[in-house]
Amino acid sequence: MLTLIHKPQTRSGSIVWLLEELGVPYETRAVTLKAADGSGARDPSNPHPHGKVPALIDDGQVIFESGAIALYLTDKFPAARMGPLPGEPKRGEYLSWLFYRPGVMEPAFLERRFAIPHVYGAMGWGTPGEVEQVINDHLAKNRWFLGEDFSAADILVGGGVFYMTKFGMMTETDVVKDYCARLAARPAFAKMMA
Ligand SMILES: N[C@@H](CCC(=O)N[C@@H](CS)C(=O)NCC(=O)O)C(=O)O
Repeated sequence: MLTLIHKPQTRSGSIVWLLEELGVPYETRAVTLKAADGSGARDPSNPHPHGKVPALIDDGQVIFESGAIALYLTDKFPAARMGPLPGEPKRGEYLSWLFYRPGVMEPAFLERRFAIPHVYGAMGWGTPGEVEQVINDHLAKNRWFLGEDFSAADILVGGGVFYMTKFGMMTETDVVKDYCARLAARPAFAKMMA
């Protein structure tokens, strides 16, 4: 049985969404977290090395980092076709977008949210404006991040688009609005929200 270390309305929601899309059995184990305002506390039972969520336990192995968990699950459960496997078309594109969420998109929009100056040549991600442009250009030409097929890239990057527009970190263009409506129409998204 897969065990997801989880707290509702956090990044671990993306993994709930993915597990629902995959249609595999899992259980969630709720943990407490230390919040940005200093309230709450790290849960000593949480196996994540930083006491964060998500973490996934599978057969005694602890997997952490949302991108790694998503890739682990889509490789392990290929029947649901939630991500191209090694050797299949679009595998490289898939990996690129999975890594884009934590490596580029999140740091860029957190820069904007906390008014952190962008230092060209030093930071390993684009400015918030550049990231917004890349995502909008891509979605203007593609129904989903990999084209016609929905994948876990839409859960990681798409879930980020959904959240960041809702909380004012990303501009809600028509392209983004339409894409978010497509995401919200997925039954597994509704289950995650519930
Ligand atoms: N890079 C990590 C980020 C995980 C993360 O920061 N999760 C937040 C919840 S949204 C958390 O656990 N915060 C509590 C803390 O920082 O101690 C991932 O993508 O999995």
